[in-house]
Amino acid sequence: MTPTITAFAQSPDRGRGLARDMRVRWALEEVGQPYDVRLLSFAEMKEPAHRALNPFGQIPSYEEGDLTLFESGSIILHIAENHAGLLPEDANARARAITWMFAALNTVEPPIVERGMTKLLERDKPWYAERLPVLEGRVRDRLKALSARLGDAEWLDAKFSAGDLLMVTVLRRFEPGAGIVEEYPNLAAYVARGEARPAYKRAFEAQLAVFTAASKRQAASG
Ligand code: GTB
Repeated sequence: MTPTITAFAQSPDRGRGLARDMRVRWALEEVGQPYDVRLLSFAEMKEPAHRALNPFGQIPSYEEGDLTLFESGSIILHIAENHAGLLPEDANARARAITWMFAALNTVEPPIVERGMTKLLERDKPWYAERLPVLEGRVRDRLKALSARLGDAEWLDAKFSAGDLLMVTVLRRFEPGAGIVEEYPNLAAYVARGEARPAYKRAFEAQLAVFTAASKRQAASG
């Protein structure tokens, strides 16, 4: 059965692949599973019909037969558990890959998102100039530790896994020119390796095509 995911009809990331449908698209491309996409406006995301799929009124959601999921991490775990290619067969290696999925979402992503939200929403606040370096310090603590663990390895645990897929998408959350990941050359190279994967490129092009088409429609309508 072809799953359906939801995504922004017009993503605020302007097609840079930063919204969380990108990671789900990438996972589906890695395992070779075709998928449909239902595009939603911000208003549609908050309507009861979508909240029945995602109680928080957010994207992405995932529908497959009578199964409905939300939370990108859970969706990717489901995909990885039901297709070969994103989790190792060996039980211990599989548990370690799942650990990296949690590390990406629970340990590395929160400080990166908090910094991003502060830059977006608190720039005009009196505390901004003092708060930003504190948040950037927390981000660097995580990236330094991740960089030390990755060392000169290609992926976090021997073979590319759903843990790497999530970690790469998390490390891509910085705005253009932030330069923080680049302070850790092995992490920058790790992100580039992820972005070079054919499945990543297909997912990126698919989400970019949505944004480009929406922008053209908007320009044509005036
Ligand atoms: N924990 C959830 C998950 O992993 O699925 C978080 C889902 C989430 O944050 N969804 C966001 C959303 O629906 C889109 S991805 N937001 C609308 C709302 O809450 O009303 C987050 C996102 C948004 C925008 C950018 N950007 O512009 O660069 C990047 C990432």
